[in-house]
Amino acid sequence: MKQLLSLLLLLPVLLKAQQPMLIPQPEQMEVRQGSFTISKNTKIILQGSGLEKSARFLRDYLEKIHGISLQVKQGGNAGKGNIVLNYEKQEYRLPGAYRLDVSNDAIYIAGDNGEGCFYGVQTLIQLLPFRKGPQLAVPAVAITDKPRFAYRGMHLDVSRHFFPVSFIKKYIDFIAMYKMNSFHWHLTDDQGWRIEIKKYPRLTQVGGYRNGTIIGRYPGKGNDGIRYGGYYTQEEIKEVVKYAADRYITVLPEIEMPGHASAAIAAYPQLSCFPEEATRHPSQTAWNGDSTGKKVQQSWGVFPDVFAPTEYTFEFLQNVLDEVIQLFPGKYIHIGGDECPKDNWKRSAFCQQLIKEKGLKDEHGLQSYFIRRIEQYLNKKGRQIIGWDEILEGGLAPNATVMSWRGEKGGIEAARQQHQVIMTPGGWMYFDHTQDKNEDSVTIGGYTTIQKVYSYEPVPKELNEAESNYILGAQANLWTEYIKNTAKVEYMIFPRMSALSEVLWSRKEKRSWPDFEKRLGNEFSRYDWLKRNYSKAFFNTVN
Ligand code: TNX
Repeated sequence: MKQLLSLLLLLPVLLKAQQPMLIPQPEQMEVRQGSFTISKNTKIILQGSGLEKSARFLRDYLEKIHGISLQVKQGGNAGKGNIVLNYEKQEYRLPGAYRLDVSNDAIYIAGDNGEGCFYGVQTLIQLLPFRKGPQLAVPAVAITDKPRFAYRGMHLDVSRHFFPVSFIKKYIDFIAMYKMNSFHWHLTDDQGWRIEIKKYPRLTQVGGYRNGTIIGRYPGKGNDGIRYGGYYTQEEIKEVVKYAADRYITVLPEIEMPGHASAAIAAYPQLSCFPEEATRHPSQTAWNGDSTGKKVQQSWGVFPDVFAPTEYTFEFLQNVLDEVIQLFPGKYIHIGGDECPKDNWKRSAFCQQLIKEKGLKDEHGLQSYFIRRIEQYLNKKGRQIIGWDEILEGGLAPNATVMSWRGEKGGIEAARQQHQVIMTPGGWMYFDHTQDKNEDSVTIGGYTTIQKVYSYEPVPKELNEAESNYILGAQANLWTEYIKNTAKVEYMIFPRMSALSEVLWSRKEKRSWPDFEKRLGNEFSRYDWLKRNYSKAFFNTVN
């Protein structure tokens, strides 16, 4: 009898559903008794227009990953046994708020807008068991949720190594499933020009290929002499932009200028201050013993042959940007601006004359003149520029947004000048760093654990409240000098991206490493289930 009594007392504890393991952590979650079972008879019902993207994503995901095909129905009576997508106004400053209600009878997802509904779907997906149908039990919960930051980004460098469209789409899915909303596509650099520009076919024909599969640091270490390259056609780019838009993700294209321009210069040498000179690496020794012509770089580093600030170059860049604008509908175009050595501008009579003519202080003033001209051009076309924090030097272009990568200093300064900022400081947000101390792999720049990523706070303490409003959010960057294939890309971003998603989405007070750590084990099981490659460094470094 006594035993029975204690068992009865224990019953609520035993029955109490386990806390679902969600990443990023939602604003509020109430775990209830019971569950809803998704089967092939379940319908996805849309009670409003503009919910198709969310419905399609859910239907396709259930079909592909869980082997259950559901019917999508527009309008009509929701009834029991269905997944209902709807709107419900929530007064919130950012798009993306939603409510998710799973009961024994139905699943109800109400977005503040279409985006909110999409994020509700992502949360529902995280509640699914890791197995195929025919019946999938979803634990009963009531969740309300909303994002903390407006800009939640992931970057990918496709110049140093090239990745096919099929993988770019996969990468976009990774972004979507962590409720992030920006894909920064680093399309041009010294080692390859990867975007088709109809007016300048040599950019991809010549600039898209280099003489060496692998990249080592200059001068030429690790070059295997095997032709390597690739590029995206405009048709493919449109396809990617649409794929992203269907997931409420904006693609931010980056066209590097005035530095990191070797590939463009190899295609059109007139873009250089010294068109006749061979491509040189920083020690001023001709590349690889080859002293003829301009070359797409076969090693990584910072190269002195940069765009000349001539009318020829401005016309070229404007024509390029005209085509870029046609392909990318987002508000922002990233124009690079980082790591532009001033050596060539210093020894060019033309540049020195221009500095005098325009009353500029020095070569930094010339860089600022360069960026301002491009900004003016893009502003006239209704677009805004984003640049790396070097665009602060010599004076910020009036409407520019700054990506702060050399620590937070540039971001703090830009916010104080009332410019918008995206934080991407190397010490926390560089996913090309190794995440395992014991790892035998070459990387640039060091060691950044998932704990460190999780600890990142995008709003610096130094800023007051008004200044803090200029911090749009943050982004992790994946530079690919040493990342040759897609498996390695996944390995570098997982699981660190899960930590980033919580930094960007969840309220600051909601963030707790011990709690996150508990959810991480489940996340690893999810990666296994979804066949994603990920680093297990976490297990080696916690203790
Ligand atoms: C610096 S971050 C660069 C990239 C390199 C990266 C390697 C930035 C704006 N420029 O060109 O790939 O370091 O970590």
